[in-house]
Amino acid sequence: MRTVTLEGGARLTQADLNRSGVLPAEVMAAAEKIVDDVRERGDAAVREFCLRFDGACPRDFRVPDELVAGALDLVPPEFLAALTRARDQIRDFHEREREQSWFTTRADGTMLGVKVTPVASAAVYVPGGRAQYPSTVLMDTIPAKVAGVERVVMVTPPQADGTLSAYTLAAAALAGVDEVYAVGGAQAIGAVAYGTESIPAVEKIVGPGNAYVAAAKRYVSGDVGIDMVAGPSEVCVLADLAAAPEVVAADLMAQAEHDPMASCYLVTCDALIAERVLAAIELLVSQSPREEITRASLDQRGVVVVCDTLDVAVDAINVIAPEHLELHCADALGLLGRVRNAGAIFVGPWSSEPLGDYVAGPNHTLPTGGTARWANPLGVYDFQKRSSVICYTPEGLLADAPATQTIAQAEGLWAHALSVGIRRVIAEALADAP
Ligand code: HSO
Ligand code: ZN
Repeated sequence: MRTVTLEGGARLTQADLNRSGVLPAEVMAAAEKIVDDVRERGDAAVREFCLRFDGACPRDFRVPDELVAGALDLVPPEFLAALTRARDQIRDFHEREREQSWFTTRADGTMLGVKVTPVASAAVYVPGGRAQYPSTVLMDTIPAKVAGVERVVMVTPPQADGTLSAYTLAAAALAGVDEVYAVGGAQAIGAVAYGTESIPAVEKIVGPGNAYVAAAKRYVSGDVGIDMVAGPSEVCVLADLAAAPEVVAADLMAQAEHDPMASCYLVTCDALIAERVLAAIELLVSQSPREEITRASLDQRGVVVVCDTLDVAVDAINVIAPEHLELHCADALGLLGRVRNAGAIFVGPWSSEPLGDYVAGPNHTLPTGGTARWANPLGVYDFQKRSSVICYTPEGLLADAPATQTIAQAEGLWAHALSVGIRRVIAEALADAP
């Protein structure tokens, strides 16, 4: 890990972080070409890209419902029990996020409000290939189902033999996915954005994926809704002398093992802590079956930020705006109010980030790359749309017509003024009638 020392009032800057940032132009161009081709030629193009990139292509992209449900009998019972616990806790948490329609009535009887409606259909993208992410199946599907989305379609790359793993399928069955398609990559995004002969178009596409998937999502957004353009995973740990070095080491490695491009940040006011954590990592990492990925991430992207005061440390966290933040320090809860930017905040020594990845309940699809400055975790609200509702009475019209006519006149929009003026005449006649 690289060390940045902030002294004498210096602040952390984005330049200190060496983040990958925007999607490379060649990745964008490649993804756009794939999407355009799928839009034009449908299934035939999807099939070609599937063979080229995944090395295998199922005869039918749609996985039969019996196979999805049947996977529940194929996975070990303890996995099923764990996944069921996760499913229930994720659902409980997300139930609280559901937004309700609301209406208010003015004294003149005019009713105003917001009508909340779920999007009709959504696609959840689940990364696949070498890794399996049944947890992501739950995290992406449950908020859609809680929102009331009727048709939830899952797309995920097939394994080398063209099938999907029983773990992924069991998660789809538990989460209540309506249709499963064994297709991944930018071609899957093109397919669910525009529809092919065998894959339906949807209103909204969510879920994490590799750079090509992210690029394809960015390209189709506007024609179809997307949640966010996700980048590699990140964690930032704020640690003081109260933190156990092995625990902090394990937490940094838990993020690093995702991806050589994953970013780990350790923010501390004490250089000694950084030393101890780095020593603990050295001790532990050689025992990991994912040593190579873990080391690559920590060596190339890991940053230790040594600050001279807690204020500088909190500011550094807000500049990093990490996907995951862990507060391993005295009065962690007291610091919560000062954290402005983080996708998920893990407070205190017991709040291991992997608890949040799997079972705690909050969503693990989170804003990355500093986008936590303005973006949200994936949530039920991503699958709900709002429509404003406006319902006037004659009294309300008479009260608001003059202001409307005045503004319409100032904008030079004659028929706008007429539209309320004509009603005004009728309402006045009504009011005068015996
Ligand atoms: N930490 C990842 C989510 C995940 N971890 C899935 C394990 N499986 C991004 O939040
Ligand atoms: Zn994780």
